[in-house]
Amino acid sequence: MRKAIVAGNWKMNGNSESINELMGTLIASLQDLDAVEALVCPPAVYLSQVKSLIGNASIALGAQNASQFESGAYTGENSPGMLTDLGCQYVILGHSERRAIFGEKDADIAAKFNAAIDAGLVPILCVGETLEEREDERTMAVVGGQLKAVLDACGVESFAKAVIAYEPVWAIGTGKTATPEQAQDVHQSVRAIVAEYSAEVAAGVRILYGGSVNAANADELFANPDVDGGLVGGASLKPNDFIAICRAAA
Ligand code: G2H
Repeated sequence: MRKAIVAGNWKMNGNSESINELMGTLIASLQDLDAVEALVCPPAVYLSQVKSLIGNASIALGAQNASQFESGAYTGENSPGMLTDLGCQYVILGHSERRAIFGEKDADIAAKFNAAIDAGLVPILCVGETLEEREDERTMAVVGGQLKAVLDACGVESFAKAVIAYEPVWAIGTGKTATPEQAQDVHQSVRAIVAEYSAEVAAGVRILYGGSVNAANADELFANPDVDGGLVGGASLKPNDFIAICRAAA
């Protein structure tokens, strides 16, 4: 039995005041939701603030990125050890915005994945195809390639301590969501790829769907057998929507 996760990826949004307000509502409304692991991923500069707002509430904390290095002359970077020091349990890695805007390659993402595992963080590895790749019927070649790059470099056992997020690039922030069938098809294929390495790890790994998840579509997406929750961007900044999405995963 895989426990669902709903992760809010706030991206580069918010300020101290809006975060106080958002977290106040989430903490008050999610305290009875034991069936789902609710997770928020604020910008790195607000991690400490969010950690202290969470206190003893059962909301997990994650970062949106991490360095592959432990420490040293890497201006502007945050190491996985620093993130655990601030109370993070999770880190999003390989988000399509990191790949497309900041030029992260599979090898960089694999190095970050290894460093995160070594520091005790749970990586949320994002994979996904562009619209052009889908239209060329290369969805699984692309998604499988992104996944195997990390499986081969880090070993399947590390996926016993990781989460995978399928995020079709054409559905991110566009309001276009994959249909439940499209999501299930890819999630099932992703699990099958992990099973080529280890059936046991494949059965246990949680695969989240991301890409314009909202309060109206979460139910039907999460009803799929291989969809174990969501990675939510825009809707995670709207407390009532995020709460409804968390409840849909229960
Ligand atoms: C995909 C997702 C969160 P949104 O980037 O990772 O964002 O829900 O806004 O499409």
